[in-house]
Amino acid sequence: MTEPVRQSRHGSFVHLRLAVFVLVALAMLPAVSLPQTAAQAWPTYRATGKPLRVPTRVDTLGQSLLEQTAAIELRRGLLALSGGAPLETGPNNMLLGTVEEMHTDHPKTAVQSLEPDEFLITARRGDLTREIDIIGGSDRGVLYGAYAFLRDLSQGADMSNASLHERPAMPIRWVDEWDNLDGSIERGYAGRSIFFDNGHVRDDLGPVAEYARLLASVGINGCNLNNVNNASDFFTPEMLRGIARIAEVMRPYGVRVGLSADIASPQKIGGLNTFDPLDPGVQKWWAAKVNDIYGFIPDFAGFTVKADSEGQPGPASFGRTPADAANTLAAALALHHGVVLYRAFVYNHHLDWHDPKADRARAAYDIFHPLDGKFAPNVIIQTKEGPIDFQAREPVSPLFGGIPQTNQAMELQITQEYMGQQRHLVYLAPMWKEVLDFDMRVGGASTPVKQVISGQAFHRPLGGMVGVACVGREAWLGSPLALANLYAFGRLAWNPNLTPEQIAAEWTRQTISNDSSVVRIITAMLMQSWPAYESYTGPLGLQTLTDITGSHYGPNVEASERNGWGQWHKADQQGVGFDRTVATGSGYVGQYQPEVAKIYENVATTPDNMLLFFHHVPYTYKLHDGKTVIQYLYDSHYQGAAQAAQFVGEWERLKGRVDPALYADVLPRLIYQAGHAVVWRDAVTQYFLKLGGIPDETGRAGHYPRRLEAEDARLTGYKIVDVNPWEDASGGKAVSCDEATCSAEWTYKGAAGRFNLAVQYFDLQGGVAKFALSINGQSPGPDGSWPADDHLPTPHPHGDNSTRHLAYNVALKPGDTIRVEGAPDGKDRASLDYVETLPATPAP
Ligand code: GCW
Repeated sequence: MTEPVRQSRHGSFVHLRLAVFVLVALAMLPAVSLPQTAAQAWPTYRATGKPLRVPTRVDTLGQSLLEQTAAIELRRGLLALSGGAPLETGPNNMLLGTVEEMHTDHPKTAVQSLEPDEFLITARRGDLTREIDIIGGSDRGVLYGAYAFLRDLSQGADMSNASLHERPAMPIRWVDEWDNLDGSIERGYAGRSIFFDNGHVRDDLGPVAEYARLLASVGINGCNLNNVNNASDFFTPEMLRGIARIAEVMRPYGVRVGLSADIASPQKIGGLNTFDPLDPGVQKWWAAKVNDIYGFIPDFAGFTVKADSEGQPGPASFGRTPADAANTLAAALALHHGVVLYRAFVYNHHLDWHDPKADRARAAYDIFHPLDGKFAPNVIIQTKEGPIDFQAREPVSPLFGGIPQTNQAMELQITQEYMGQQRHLVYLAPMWKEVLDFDMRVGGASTPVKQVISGQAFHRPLGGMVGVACVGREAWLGSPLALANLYAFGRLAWNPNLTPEQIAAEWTRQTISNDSSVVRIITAMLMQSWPAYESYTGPLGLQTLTDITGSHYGPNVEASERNGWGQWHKADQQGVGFDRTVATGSGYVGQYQPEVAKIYENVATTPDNMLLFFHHVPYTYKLHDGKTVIQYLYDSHYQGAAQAAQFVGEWERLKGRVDPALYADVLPRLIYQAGHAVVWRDAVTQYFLKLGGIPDETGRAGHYPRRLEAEDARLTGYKIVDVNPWEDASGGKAVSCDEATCSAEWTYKGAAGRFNLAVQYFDLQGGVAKFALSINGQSPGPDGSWPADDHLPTPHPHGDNSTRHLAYNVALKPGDTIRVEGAPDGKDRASLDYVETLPATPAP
């Protein structure tokens, strides 16, 4: 037996062999039997097919939990990347340890001091041996170093001479989950909770461990487990015991758990007759509750608070401020080194829409700016990136420049609430990056947001990024490409100087393929996806023109108007946009630092992409390139929808070059998105055409010459119905069936040729209606009949559920009878909007 030349104090071959055996056995399990795992996201560690050129024996200097995780992860990664070749047994090795352990074990080796999460990776070559050291400022740094090493290695990098030195830009790198006790998830689009079910913590926490692994691999160090709405039930002893189990499975990955705290808990569950944060009894209650929590979870991270917001109770009921409430919780947590993330998402949702000065965008700054300097040192104000609510585009919240004596974190949404709910491909890193790089110009000096939240700009000890993830049991985010957003969030929180392209390419290489042309295609798709979505939902700073009082998904241009929620775009017959200037509007612009305010105050210097957020202008107002606002609205919606259609073609180029299951999973999603982008395009353009009365100079908006409207068909059984909002149906009308079957028939009058026939129908809840298409009584082929079996929001015909079915390459000649038959099921009344002839393409 060859003795290892260097073996760590605690290294043991017996254990190593056992670990290798277990890992090989694990790697041989059939994929189908695996539950939801991290390997379904990016840590797939597929064999690169190349020699690894790094030692595969892994030794640790210490015994701590995180260092052992680092070693397990490295062995597992190395084994998988080498295609299952057994790990080496010596003499070369990878050596893992903290700076302190290095000093003790190798006093002659000079090691610089490192911050706890920082790591240093160096390669060393002796006469006969090779060694790669992964040294962390703490065992957490070791873990991050191991993941960084694997990240590069799995992308095919030559790590034989590795030299990496990194530390995270900001201390708080958390994800928030909005999970409810019953297992549902607010704004979650990936099935049910991995944490909770039916009022309890789940028995099987396997997916939670896998999630922690995913999070740790990109440096995320905290997870706030439950919804910020209605949080008090999580504080019962039974729940805390369960939360302690969750903490236990996340702990080996350095992910600490936090909980949302309902400010009214002392009253709701504590039996007190008040929850006034300045009441001594209330303060005592919180101190006791927090002690209780730490009894269960000694490394509990802290609380997230939503108060005085959207119906949640808060300190305002007692004339107290957010600082009073935050500091009461902070005092209880401080003893245990816990923190309070107090959300700046505090606003009145009963605003008076008649009042030109009323402006929801002002709320966070109006409330929190006067409190600057009044928060305890372990309070962090958590502010959404824009002043409204995760819209397709918003300016950066002025609060980032407005509370320099307060710790700040930026809240981003990974779950795509207003961004297509994971049904649309929208890679958010480019948007986040714009926000992170935005220069607030505090005191006239360079103050990019990333330096505010890292603590650097104002020398704050705490700060960071919080991503609302809302993962669920269905493939984490419900859609494979959406995982790029979770990955990107972690990477940007670690290093906000990375570019979105770099991150997209990294993610693709680890998740899908190292083939450079595949990486190029997917990176390009990801990079184009947010601009496309913005173009067909809400360009020029209009925000997402969605159903803001309902699903937040499909188009509903008027939903944001004439109600108290304050997401107004103020479109009228003459013009559109919200005057937020100091001179004539709500004064919101005045919340920015003077240099920034000067740009937004003046309509001429406001960037076009934010024009209507800051100014109300006539439809004929000319943008910087001379195009009118109304023509831009038309053009942008058509361009965005065309771009969405191109994603399908781009993906088709990957056939045979990516995992067939992934290919087959993503393709129908992109086809759906292309169809839904047309719904968006038509809704918004029809709406503004009718309201402003100014035609599209290219004649597209409101004119659909290749469409056969259901309301114009020869109908059997079908009845004509109004769709609400009207713009969500072509011509404002659809047909709906109250019989066993109904049909709509048209005589084709266009030119002879081959076409893709698009059948636009409403896939309604509460049943699976069936549709059949025929030409002269013949089905055009396998795509001639289909079930309406998707699960889309809104029970009545609406842009949320308007769906396109394509029958490919169908021959038509003048005089042919086109017929659609609908068979309702339950509440799904087989509602139909139109049939359209599109240029023919082969079936995908
Ligand atoms: O965007 C809105 C969401 C709510 C959410 C709220 C918030 C948790 O529609 O579902 O509530 O923001 O951020 O508190």
